[in-house]
Amino acid sequence: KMDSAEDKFCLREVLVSFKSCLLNDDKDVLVEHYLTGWKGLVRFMNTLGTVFSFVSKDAVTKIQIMENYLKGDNGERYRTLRSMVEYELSGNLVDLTKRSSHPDSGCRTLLRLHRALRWLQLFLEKLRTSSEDSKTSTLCSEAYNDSLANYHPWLIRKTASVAFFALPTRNTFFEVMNVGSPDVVVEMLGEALPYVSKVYDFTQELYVQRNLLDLP
Ligand code: 1Q0
Repeated sequence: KMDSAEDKFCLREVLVSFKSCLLNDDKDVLVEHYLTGWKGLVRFMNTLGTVFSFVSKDAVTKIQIMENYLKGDNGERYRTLRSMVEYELSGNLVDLTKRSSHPDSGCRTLLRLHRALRWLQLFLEKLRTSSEDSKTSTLCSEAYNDSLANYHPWLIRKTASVAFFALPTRNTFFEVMNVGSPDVVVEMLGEALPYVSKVYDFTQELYVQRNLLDLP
């Protein structure tokens, strides 16, 4: 019963990355583990089919940008979100009003992932509390409209809403998560989602404090 859950991809491990990226009593976030979580989510998304590859492509690009900073000469400054924000702002490395000399700053790149994390949080919470006959396309588009859609132009919103109809059923979703029976999935989500929320809330607070929520 437990055999395949070990080597095959499991959503629990992905969500655990979001637990392990919390530092200092939830007052900072380790970038490396944050990106590990995202890479797991992308892997999951790729199992949903090619319709979603336009979504995962952009996420992959942004993960790559962040990994390059981590691997670069100033990698140590990018170890945590707090130190990244401090470093980039004090060095004038962030385009604040218009993309120009620093179009791919860590701060603006991470903001895109942060907004997407809000979608994920809402979607998984809806899945967790949904009834068996709920339509995933509805849950997904509600979550999207309450989060990411507010930052996307019409064409992307349109494309996304079409793609949502290609989503598998709630039961298939739960199977792909590879966690166990629906009951176990619901329980796992209940345990893991608070960590996603903590990561989201910390980042949000940090970006509010430094007035970074509207970076171009
Ligand atoms: C599972 C279904 C996935 C549905 C994802 C909803 C979002 C769809 C729309 C996204 C379109 C992205 C195209 C590119 C957008 C960029 O313009 C935008 C802004 O960046 P920039 O550089 O132009 O300023 N980029 C973003 O907004 C970042 C978007 C990243 C999308 C990441 C989507 C979230 C992935 C989640 C993993 C799915 C795992 C599901 C787990 C559920 C388990 C059952």
